[in-house]
Amino acid sequence: MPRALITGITGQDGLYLSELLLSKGYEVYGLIRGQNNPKLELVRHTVPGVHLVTGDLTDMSSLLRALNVAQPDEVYNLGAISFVAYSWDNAHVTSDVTGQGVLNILEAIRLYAGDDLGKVRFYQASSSEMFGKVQEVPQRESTLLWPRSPYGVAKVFGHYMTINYRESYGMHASSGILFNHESPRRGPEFVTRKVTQAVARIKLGLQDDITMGNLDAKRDWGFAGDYVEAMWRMLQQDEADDYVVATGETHSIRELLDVAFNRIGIDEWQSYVKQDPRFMRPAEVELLIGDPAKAQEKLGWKPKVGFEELVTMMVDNDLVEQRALAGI
Ligand code: NDP
Ligand code: GDR
Repeated sequence: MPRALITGITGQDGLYLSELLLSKGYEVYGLIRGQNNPKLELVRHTVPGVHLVTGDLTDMSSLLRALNVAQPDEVYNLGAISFVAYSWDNAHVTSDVTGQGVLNILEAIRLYAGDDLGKVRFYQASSSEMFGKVQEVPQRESTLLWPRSPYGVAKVFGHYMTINYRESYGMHASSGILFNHESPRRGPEFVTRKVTQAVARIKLGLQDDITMGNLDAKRDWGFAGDYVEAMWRMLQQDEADDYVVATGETHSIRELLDVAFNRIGIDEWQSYVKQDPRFMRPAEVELLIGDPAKAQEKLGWKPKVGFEELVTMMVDNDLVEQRALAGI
């Protein structure tokens, strides 16, 4: 039975990846941080088959201990401070967790595996945020990186450290440059879930409007359930490599609002949406659109869920969830 260790088990991707690996017969270990993590019950409830081991990406000895407990064939490093807007006000800790944390786990794997480095395969959760300021569209593996946030800079560090461990030590270390992916499990701080939750609450009479930032930014949004499949496929290849994972389509925040409001029968959403500078970013990533050709060709990976289906799924889920929370 193959064994996997996942950091970021409490996050959106950690849950989907756990479900996928459990369904494939893996023994799954999840790294959980803190002495009383509020998401512990969510993990236990959603993926009861996962074994939990405590640790933190900023504490290398805790990672070494987790590796010794899990004895993994595959390590998926999904843990990060992942909210871009937060990273400007918390740049040092973002750098420590999202950047330096990658080095900590790579180094812990090297210490754990010793002379037998080939026994552990490694996945790094790189990001389209690394592309930042538009240099080329669509963005592909060879596109120049120009990160526009402390988060993006930290991800670039982790990305190149992963490549460096592959090239220096021959580690089977792959990096997935994933474009935005969403789901009903997406954190409410991210724009898709913020919109779908608000739209559901407006429909139910629990909220009057929503306050947003930049409506002109464009993102290549896919479904998280599809994207974790690409992570797994990367680690099944003979050779480690880097792959863009995206849909190849882009949509603006305005189009997101169109689809979400349309689902509750509102065509003209303008009177429900306010804008506030507090949700604007010091530097914006204006346009993301990925070219997933390499992932399609080498991994045989293709997204299954399209943009409208994704947003509709999220609004429908939030209607059920908000009804239950409000007891209506
Ligand atoms: P989430 O924000 O949902 O989850 C982040 C996870 O990281 C949580 O489990 C969190 O744990 C954990 N974490 C935070 N700090 C630490 C720490 N110090 N030590 C160990 N774990 C920590 O992110 P997603 O699931 O959406 O994304 C997964 C990964 O993929 C992240 O690295 C993200 O940056 C990257 N990514 C995501 C994309 C997306 O669109 N979703 C696109 C491209 C890359 P806790 O609950 O304890 O806070
Ligand atoms: P992003 O996702 O920064 O792309 O990072 P987010 O959903 O936060 O923002 C997407 C775009 O929407 C604009 N926007 C708003 N964003 C938020 N959160 N709230 C608002 O009110 C709002 N109004 C407009 C933003 O300016 C931005 O242009 C996500 C994260 O999952 C990262 O971890 C991951 O690496 C990248 O996707 C790929």
